[in-house]
Amino acid sequence: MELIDGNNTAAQIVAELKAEVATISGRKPCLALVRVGDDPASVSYVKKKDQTAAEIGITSRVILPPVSTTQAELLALIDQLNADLSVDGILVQSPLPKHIDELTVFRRVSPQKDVDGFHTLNLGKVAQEDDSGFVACTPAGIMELIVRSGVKLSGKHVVVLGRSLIVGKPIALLAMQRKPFANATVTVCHSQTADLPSITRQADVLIAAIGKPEFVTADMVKPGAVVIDVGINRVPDATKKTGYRLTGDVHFPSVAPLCTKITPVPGGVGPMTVAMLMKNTLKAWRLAHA
Ligand code: L34
Repeated sequence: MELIDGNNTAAQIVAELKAEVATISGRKPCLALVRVGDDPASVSYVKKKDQTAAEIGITSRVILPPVSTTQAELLALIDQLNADLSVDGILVQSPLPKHIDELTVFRRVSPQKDVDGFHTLNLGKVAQEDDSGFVACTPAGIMELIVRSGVKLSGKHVVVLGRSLIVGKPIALLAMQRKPFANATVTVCHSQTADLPSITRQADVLIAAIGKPEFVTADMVKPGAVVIDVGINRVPDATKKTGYRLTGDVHFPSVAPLCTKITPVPGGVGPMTVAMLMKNTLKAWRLAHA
């Protein structure tokens, strides 16, 4: 069993981006990070995005509307950022408070600044295999991690657990693209799938993105499989200072010994999400300068 090191791979990408940004004379790429309210996980993720941007030389603008912000106010903020020529990329951190409709918000971001890749147009471009748009950061990070760790998908059976807009759907589309590093046969499973373990056991590459802590157990994995754990779950743990521990969607202790390769949590897909956001921001800057 080999660990796929997301921290290391993300650091490599960050170094590459830093070198690219260093060659830019004049206005540097600028990323607007919008976080509504104080969801504890969002606070930590947005902080990491802000810090990584600074490390690369990307300007970031963190905007923190209160949890009481109305949908109309948030849409007005996005309109303002869309129109702002000094802003290349816009990210609205999810989850949003319940009184705000996420899809409406995601669709309001200009497709040219949609570094999250959640806009209808950018998701559609993934389906059409048009690389001119933005791929959502977590699925993009998973593909990058797969490619850079030497896992070949072509002809393999990739099973995706989860059908979310943010991970499940786009990663399924990416893995089946007609590209040398993709070309997989893809099955998508979800909460209504009958006899799920019989399907996951067929996976050469299993991508777990269902948001249920330690859901994938040894009986669900074929020996020799590659397992990508996308889950980032905070589970109460009284022995920790923070009061919680992080765990993935995979029961790591029992599954890891079966695998050829597996991503850990933390230190797997999470850091790649942040790295790909930075890559998308540089792409948005290039679009604005084309
Ligand atoms: N709009 N909302 C929008 N875009 C996104 O791409 C995200 N996501 C997900 C949640 N909401 C979003 C993120 O940024 C998940 N996510 C994210 C980002 C970073 C990390 C995990 C998830 C990460 O860096 N994880 C570290 C551990 C961090 C910790 O200690 O809490 C890791 O090693 O996995």
